[in-house]
Amino acid sequence: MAGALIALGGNVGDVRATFARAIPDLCRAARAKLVARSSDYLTPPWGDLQQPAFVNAGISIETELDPKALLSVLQDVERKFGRDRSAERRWGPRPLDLDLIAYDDIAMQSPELTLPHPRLFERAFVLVPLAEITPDRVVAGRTVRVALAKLSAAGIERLPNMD
Ligand code: A4P
Ligand code: MG
Repeated sequence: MAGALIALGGNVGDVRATFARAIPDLCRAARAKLVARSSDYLTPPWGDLQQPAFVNAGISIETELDPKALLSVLQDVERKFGRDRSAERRWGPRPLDLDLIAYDDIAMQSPELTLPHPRLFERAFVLVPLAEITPDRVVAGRTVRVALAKLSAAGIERLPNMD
């Protein structure tokens, strides 16, 4: 079994409801065990500022799929929840974005998959949720906690649980 960190994001539709359905879906499809799930966070848009706020969250799973097979499951789940890459602009609005942040300690670079995720250390919207569930996990030589301490988390708001 390998340990993977996945970042969830979205800013179109009822994103929290989408997360609630997408997480069990992806665990089933990846034959994965959900180890931890962060709270949902409301986050100011990053990259392209002309769009609504996002909801972001992070999960930690254990899976038997290899990294590329896991990425392919993530993309299937994105599509199932209405994501259409051909109709999107880079860093623009989307119902569901699933990024593979880390997979064990694997470092790799290929056209379809880079691990750890190349923009991880620039993004408080990824690190804040992961710091809630796995602050001491080392990714690319730093703990999630230390990586987050270098960024501003201004405007990021933890949302109350839905249940
Ligand atoms: N790819 C390579 N490595 C990976 C990986 N580790 N995980 C490839 C996932 N995908 C990976 O992805 C483009 C390609 O990256 C894929 O085909 C895959 O093979 P994409 O999701 O279509 O690209 P993108 O979303 O336009 O770009 P990127 O850099 O992944 O950005 P994001 O983070 O997905 O951008 N602001 C806030 N507050 N919260 C957000 O969640 N999200 C975005 C979207 C912009 N601003 C945001 C948020
Ligand atoms: Mg993405």
